[in-house]
Amino acid sequence: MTTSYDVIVIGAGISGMYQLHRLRELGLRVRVFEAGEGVGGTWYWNRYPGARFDSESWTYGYSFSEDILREWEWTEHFAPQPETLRYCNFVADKLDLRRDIEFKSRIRAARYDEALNQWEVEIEGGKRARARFLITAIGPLSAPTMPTIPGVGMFRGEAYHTATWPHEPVTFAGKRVGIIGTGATAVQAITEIAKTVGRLTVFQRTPNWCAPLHNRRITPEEQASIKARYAEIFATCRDSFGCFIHQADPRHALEVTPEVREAFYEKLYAEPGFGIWMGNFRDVLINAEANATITEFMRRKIRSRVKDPALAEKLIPRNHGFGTRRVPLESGYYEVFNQPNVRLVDLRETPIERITPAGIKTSAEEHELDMIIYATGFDAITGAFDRIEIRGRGGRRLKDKWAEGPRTYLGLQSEGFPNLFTLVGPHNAATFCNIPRCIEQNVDWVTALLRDMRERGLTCVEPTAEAEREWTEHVLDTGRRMLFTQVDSWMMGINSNVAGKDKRTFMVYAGGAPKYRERCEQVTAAGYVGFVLR
Ligand code: NA7
Repeated sequence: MTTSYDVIVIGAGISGMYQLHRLRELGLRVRVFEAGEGVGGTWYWNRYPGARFDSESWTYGYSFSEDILREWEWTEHFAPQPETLRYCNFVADKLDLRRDIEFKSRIRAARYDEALNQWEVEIEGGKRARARFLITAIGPLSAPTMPTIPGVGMFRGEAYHTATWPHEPVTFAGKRVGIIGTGATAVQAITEIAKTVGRLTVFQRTPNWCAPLHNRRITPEEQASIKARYAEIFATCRDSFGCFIHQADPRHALEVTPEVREAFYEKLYAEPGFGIWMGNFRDVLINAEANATITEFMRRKIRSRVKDPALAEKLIPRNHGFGTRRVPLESGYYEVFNQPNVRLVDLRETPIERITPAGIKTSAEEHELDMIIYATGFDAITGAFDRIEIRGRGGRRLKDKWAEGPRTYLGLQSEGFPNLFTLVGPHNAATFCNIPRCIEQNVDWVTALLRDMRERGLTCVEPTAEAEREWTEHVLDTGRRMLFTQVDSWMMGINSNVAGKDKRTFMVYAGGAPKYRERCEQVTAAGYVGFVLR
C-alpha cells in the first residue's frame, strides 16, 4: 500500500526537523524519511573523535523558539558533537517531532507523477509513499566518499570513514593508526587521536591553512549574557556575509601599514572561531595581493609551531592562499607533529599505491597498521542528490540535468521538477553559511510559499527556464570575484574520488546571505516572480 501525505521531507537533520515543525503549524500532513536511526543529520553521522563546531555554539542553535533558547544551555563556546546531538534530540523531544519521522528509511528514488501532480518516493526495501510536495533536507556534506585507491576493502585491521563512524567506542591506545586526509575533519580527528594513540601516521596529499579555534567552557556569567543577548546575536549574524558572528573589517589589507596589519592578524589569530577567515580585512578573500599578506602571516605561524623545519615546510600549503579553501579550525594540530609517535607522509613525494591487507603501501614503503581512518570527505552539495534517482517531468533525471553543473532558481527549485524544494541545495546561500541561520531562512521561505499556495488554491510551483538561467548566471557572477573559485576544493565541486567531479563547478552561492535573503524577499513581494504557479 502506498501512503499519501501533503509533504514528504527527506532527512531529519537540522533542516528536516525545522521544516517538519513549520509544516505541522500549517496543519499539513507531513512525513519525514531519515536514513539514520535518530535525528541530527551531520551530528548523527559524524561521530569521529574530535568532531565539534567551528561556529560559536550560541550562534548555531535554532533561533525560532524562545523556549528552546531559554531552556538549552551550551557548555562550550564550540560544542563537541555529542553535545550537539543531544541538542538535536532535545529539540526533537520538545517539538514532539519523532512521531512523524520514519527512521532507517533511506530514499532510493523519487519520481514526479505528472498526471496526479504528485511525487512518489521509494524507500530502500521497496516501500513507497506519495505527496504533492517533496522537500529535500539531505545536507550539503552527507554523501561520504572513499578513496579510489586499489585494495580498499583488502585491509585486515579496523577501517572507518569519519562520516560513518561506529556508535561503539573506538580505542587507539597501543595501536598503529593511519589516517588519510588533512581536511577540516582530519584536522579535528588527528588532534584528538594523537592524545592516546600508539603510533599515528598522517597521509597528506594537500595541506590546508589551519587556524586556532580557542575553544573553552562557557562560564555562568557568559551563559547569562548569551541568553540575554540572543536577539542581538542573531541580528549580527543576519547582517554578516555568512551569518557568522564575525563581521568583515571595513578596511583593505593594503591601505594600512605593515605594522598595523601584523598587529591585526595577531589579534585575529588569538581570537576564537572564524574571525580570521570571516572577520578579516574585506579584500583578503578577493584580492590576491591582499591575500598574500595573510598567507605569509599564516606561513610564519606554522613555522613557529612545528619544531622540525623540513616538516613545517611540508605542512605549509603551496597551491592556494589562506581562506580560499575551507579553513580547518584546530586545537593544537601543528604541535601534534612535534610528538615522537606521529609521522607525516607527504603523498606528493610518495603517493599511495595501494591498500594492502597489512596497511598502506606508498611508492617508498609499506606502512603496517592496525587501523586505517578515511577522512576523505564528501561528494559535496550535489552528491546526496545524485545518490537518489530523482526524476521530474518526462522522466528526466536531476543528475543528468546537473551533469555540467547545477541549474537552479534561488538554489531552491529546478525547472522540470515541479513541487520539489531543495533546502541548502546547490546555488543556495546556505551552502556558504553558519548553516542553521540560512536553514531557518530557507525553511521559512518555502513554508510561506506553501501557505500562500494553499490560500490561493494552487497546487503546482516550478521556476521558469528564464528565471533559472538568470539565477545560475548570477551565481557564477558572484563567484567570479572570489579567489576560492580559482582553487580546487569541494566548494568548487572537485572530488578526485568521484567520476566527473574533476572540473571546477560553481556549487555554492558566494553573494552572501544578506543579498540572498533580500532577493528571496523581492521574489515573494513581486508575487513569486520567476515561478509558474497553477
Ligand atoms: P575534505 O575537506 O574534502 O578533505 C578530504 C581530505 O581527504 C583532503 O585532505 C583530501 O586531499 C584527502 N583525500 C581525499 N581522497 C584522497 C585520496 N584518494 N588520497 C589521498 N588523500 C585523499 O573533507 P572533510 O571531511 O575534511 O571536510 C568536509 C567539510 O565537512 C568541511 O569543510 C566541514 O565543513 C564539514 P585533497 O585536498 O583532495 O588533496
